Amino acid sequence: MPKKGKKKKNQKKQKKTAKPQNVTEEPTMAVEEQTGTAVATQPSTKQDVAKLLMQRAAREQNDSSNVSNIHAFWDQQPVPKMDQEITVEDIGPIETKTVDEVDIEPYNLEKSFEWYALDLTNDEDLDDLYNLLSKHYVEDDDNMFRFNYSREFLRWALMPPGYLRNWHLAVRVKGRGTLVGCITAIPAKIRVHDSLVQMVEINFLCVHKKLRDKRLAPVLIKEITRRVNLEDTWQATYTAGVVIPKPIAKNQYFHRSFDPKKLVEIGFSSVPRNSTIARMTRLARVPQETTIEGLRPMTVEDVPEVTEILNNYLSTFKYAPVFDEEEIAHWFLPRENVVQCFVKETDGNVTDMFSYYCLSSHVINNPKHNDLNAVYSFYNVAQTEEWITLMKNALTVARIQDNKDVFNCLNVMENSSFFKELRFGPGDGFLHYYCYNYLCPFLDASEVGLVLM
Ligand code: MYA
Repeated sequence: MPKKGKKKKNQKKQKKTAKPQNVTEEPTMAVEEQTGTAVATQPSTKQDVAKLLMQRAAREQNDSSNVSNIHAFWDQQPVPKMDQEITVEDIGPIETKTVDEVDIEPYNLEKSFEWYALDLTNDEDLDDLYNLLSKHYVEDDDNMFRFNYSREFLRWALMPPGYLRNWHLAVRVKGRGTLVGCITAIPAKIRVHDSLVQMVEINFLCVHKKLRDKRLAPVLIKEITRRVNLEDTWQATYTAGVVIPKPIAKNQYFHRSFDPKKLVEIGFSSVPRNSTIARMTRLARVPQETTIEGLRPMTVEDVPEVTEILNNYLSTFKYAPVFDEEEIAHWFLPRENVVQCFVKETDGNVTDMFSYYCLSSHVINNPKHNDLNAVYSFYNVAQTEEWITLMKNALTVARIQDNKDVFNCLNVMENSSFFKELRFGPGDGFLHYYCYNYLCPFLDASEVGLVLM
């Protein structure tokens, strides 16, 4: 798919500059210097201030590469150094602790803020989270698109089996109650090469635009770490566009356009010199109907077989989740405009599957369009069908049934095998995978078997 200039297509990348936004309730208080266990990351001494200034200068110099080697916070965390070489012999925890070593008191916040564990069964709390993310979460580098995770999506993403309310962590203004920051953890079993590790997946780290660059993010990360550690869990996995110490993989998004005219109008794509909108539209067409015999939406009866074929497939990758049946039911049973999963059944057996999740983005300041309606490839298994055939059917369902504008797909697992034939084009940003407090050798993009939202 043609790309416009340097534009990045809604990957999890932290934006560099913020345009003024329409914020109805504006928090005005800065975050106070931390005390106690948080002190290490705060500029409380002259050396710390100097370090932060050096860090800022290094960032400015490295602005184009988005990489800095000085990290006042991350340099204190159990993660590998940027220049650390890691081999298979090193695989394992970086530091080992016990629950009784974990501080039972939350980290301090400036006095006008308080910690709050969101109750996502409660519509008001869900609204608060939705509103924070919808105005302040991930934007592309040019501030043209911002993820718009729907309320139903947030419930699905954050309330899997074993979720804890205590891990849906927010910072809010005392009294007024406006949410100004959040971070979430959900439980997950991840296999790193041959080791099965009970971890959490960290997501939705977000700080209100008016409170950026005040070191609130490190406090959010430390507080979620404390809460996760209190449950005797010591490892985490997460993805981000930014480079921090130290990625375990660098992956890339590919995009399959369904509606080139709209994508050009919103600045997501451009018309290549040798093409026209009419030609792009013709090339973007997908078959009106699915072609695979026995293909149908997944139902609850399919849970045991989907668990088996998916876990078998994932066992061939070096960094992948392991799902039990309850988790498969949660993550894959179709939910309208949240997650879609089709299986192929032959002679009573499920042999193949495809799935995607539905995630729109706000189109910022466009006179004609408000939303970019995207789906993201989730987990797919091709045992009896060719990858190209399976995923061509996925494109049909996403476009014809679900009426989406674009199908996005990371180059994880075997996904690269169908990009060219099915007219996926590369995006120009990268998504980095991370593992907290666990050494894992750097992986090729196709060795990753994990998809986070
Ligand atoms: S990725 C999505 C991240 N969210 C966004 O991009 C939304 C828009 N941006 C924002 O809301 C803010 O810019 C954020 C930073 C909140 C990102 N991951 O407070 P600060 C480090 C990790 O002054 P702010 C996702 O959700 C940065 O390097 N660290 O900055 C996964 C610097 O540290 P150092 C990040 O801009 C999150 C420090 O923060 C990220 O106001 C995984 C600056 O803090 C980032 N994406 O706020 C979190 N961005 O000086 C880690 C910046 O050292 C989880 N920073 O370089 C770790 C595991 C925890 C659990 C462990 C359990 C065992």
